[in-house]
Amino acid sequence: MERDGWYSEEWAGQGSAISLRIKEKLHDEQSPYQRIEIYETETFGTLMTLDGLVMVTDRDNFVYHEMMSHPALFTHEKPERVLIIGGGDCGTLREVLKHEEVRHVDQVELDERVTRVAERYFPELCAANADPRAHLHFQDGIKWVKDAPAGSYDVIIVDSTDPVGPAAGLFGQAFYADCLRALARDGIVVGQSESPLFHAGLIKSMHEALRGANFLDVATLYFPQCTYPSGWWSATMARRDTTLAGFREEAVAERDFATRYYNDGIHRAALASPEFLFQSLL
Ligand code: AG3
Repeated sequence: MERDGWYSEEWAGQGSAISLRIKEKLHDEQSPYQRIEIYETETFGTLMTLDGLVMVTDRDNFVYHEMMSHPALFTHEKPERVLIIGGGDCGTLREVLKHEEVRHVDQVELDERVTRVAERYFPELCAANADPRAHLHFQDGIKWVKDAPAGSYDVIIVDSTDPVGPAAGLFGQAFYADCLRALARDGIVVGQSESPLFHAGLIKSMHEALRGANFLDVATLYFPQCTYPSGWWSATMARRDTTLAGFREEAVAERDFATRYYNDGIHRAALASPEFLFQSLL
C-alpha cells in the first residue's frame, strides 16, 4: 500500500506493518499470476513487491538469500545438482552458483515476468543468470518435482512466497514426499519458513510434514530480515538419510567467494532454537 510517500505492508491480525519511504514508483504490472511493483526507496534501494508483499530490497536481501543457500550447500558433502523452486528474482541462484562444486542448477519459477522485471531492476541479483550451469524454467514447481527422476538432485531450495495461493502446496507433506524421492542419498531440502514470532505454528507444521514425508532430520535456521513480517525470519532444512548437525567448516573458512552475512559462526548460531520454539518443536 502506498500513502503519503510511504510504501507499507500491513499484517492483518498482527497490528503491525513495515514502511519504507518511497522516492518513486518505477514499475507496475499485472502478470498472469500477480501484481508486480517496483519502487525506488529513499534508504533501502530498489524494492520489489508481489501482490503488495515485500519480496526484495537492495539493502537487506543478502541476509535472506545467503541463508537460503549456504547452510544447506555447506552441509551437503558435495552439492552438484541443485533445484530452486520459485526464486524468480534470482538472488538465491546467484548465491548457489558461487559454489564451484555445483554443476547444474534448475530454477523453476512459475511467473516468468518476475525474472524479466528482476533482470531490469535488480541486475546484480541476475548477474550470474548467463552462467552455463544455470537453467531457467518457467513452470509449476510442484509438478516439476513430481516429474523429476528419482535421486536427481542433491539440494532442493524452496524460495517461495507466503503459504497462500499457488505457494501453499510448497509447504505440504505431499510436496515434501516428492522432494524426498527427487533427492539423491544424503540430499537436503530447504524452504523459507516465515516468521518465528508470527508463524510458529507454520514452522511446527513444516517439521511435522517433513518428518511425515520420511526425512530423517529437520532443523530450522533463524535470521533477521528487517523488511519481512516481524523483522525476524527462518528457513527450515530437512535431510533424507543423515543428520543436519555439522557442516563443512573448513570449506566455509576457505571459500573463495564473498558473503556479507553467512560465515561459520552464523551457521552454528542460526541453528540454535529459541526456547519457545525448541519446546514446541520437540
Ligand atoms: N521470498 C518471500 C518471502 C515471503 C515474504 N513475505 C512477506 N513479505 N509477507 C522472497 C523471494 C526472495 N528471493
